[in-house]
Amino acid sequence: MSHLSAFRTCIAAIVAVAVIGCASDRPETMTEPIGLQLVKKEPSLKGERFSNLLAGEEDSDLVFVSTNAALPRRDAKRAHTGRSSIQIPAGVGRVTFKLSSLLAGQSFPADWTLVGLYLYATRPTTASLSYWENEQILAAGSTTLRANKWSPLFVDLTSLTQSAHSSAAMASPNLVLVLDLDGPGEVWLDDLMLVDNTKQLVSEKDAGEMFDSWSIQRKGYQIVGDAPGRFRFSFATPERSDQGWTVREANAMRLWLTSNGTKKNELIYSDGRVYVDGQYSAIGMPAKGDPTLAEQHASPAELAVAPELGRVVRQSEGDANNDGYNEMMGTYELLATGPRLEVRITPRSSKLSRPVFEIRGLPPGKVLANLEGRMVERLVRLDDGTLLMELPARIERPTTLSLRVGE
Ligand SMILES: [Ca+2]
Ligand SMILES: [Ca+2]
Repeated sequence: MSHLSAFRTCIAAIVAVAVIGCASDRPETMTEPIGLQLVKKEPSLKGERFSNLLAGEEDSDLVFVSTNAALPRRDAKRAHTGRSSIQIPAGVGRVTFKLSSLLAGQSFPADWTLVGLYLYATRPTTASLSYWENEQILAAGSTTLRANKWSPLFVDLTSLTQSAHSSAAMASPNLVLVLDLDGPGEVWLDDLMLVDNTKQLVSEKDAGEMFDSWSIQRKGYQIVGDAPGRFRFSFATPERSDQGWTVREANAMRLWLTSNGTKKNELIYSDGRVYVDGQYSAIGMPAKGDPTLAEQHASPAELAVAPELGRVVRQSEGDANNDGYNEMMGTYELLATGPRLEVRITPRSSKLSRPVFEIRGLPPGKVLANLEGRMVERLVRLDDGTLLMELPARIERPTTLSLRVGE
């Protein structure tokens, strides 16, 4: 490797925000900085800010690691990224990392949402990682390592950043990470790092003047929502809990979450109406002040669509009784066969209050919709072209909704 190319590698490493050493005299052809290798290996890091504190590339890395039994050593046999990792001999139950020293004066937790590392075991092993300050445990996470595979194990720091600890500008000198291992064999670890995985899913400005304002963020292993002055919520993600939730859709109108846990499906609308596995409730205003929302969920309207323009969809997943009203989503389901649709809405035993429609099959373009002369303004187009539409009024008698896609 020439000095020039080594210099370039160094620059690239800095650009990639990877905090790694820049030794210019390594004999190996380390063509890619570890920061880039990490993003290739762990695509979820793409677009996220991270800082690698311990890459397992130098014998001096071992200074930051201690165990309750045999000594760790650097091992070139395996690497998550780079040339080597740190091998923990069989029989070691606890590995301690001097986090304060690794941080070398950086503020912490600052904006970091996760701290953790990658682990490799040859036999299934239970691994727990905990974060300690002054001998007090502040955050923890655990996983079961599958054999012969690198697995991430990270601790969510967001509860710390929300507490008084966020004001600490400098890292305390007494921060440690403790890795507890319960398994029959050796374990390798690599790439101990800080990550800021904060992602704005919906911002208050997305609401415009049309929708009830809210914001939704993924932060650490939580989905956090805030409708200022009206309601807040947070959900664990699957990384934190086997009951955790995955975002299927997030926009100014609603958040759709699914889970493999006991509860499977949750829709939260920005006006405070909520549907959990088809059961309606209200978590905030204005929905809390509107009893019709519960009544119409129990007794939805009858719909009729001019057959040359489309049809009511009665077989959507979540429509409990195939009447075109999907209890799981809280929406009426329609399919358009062209750019126009006319829907006759006939309330049954309940009046309707701001009913929501999901309309598939419309061509791309601007949607103009009106309810007997009144403009429908609460519209969202999803990436797959589906139109979400909330009607602006109470409907007490048969009423016609007309819409078309214009230029
Ligand atoms: Ca490494
Ligand atoms: Ca139904």
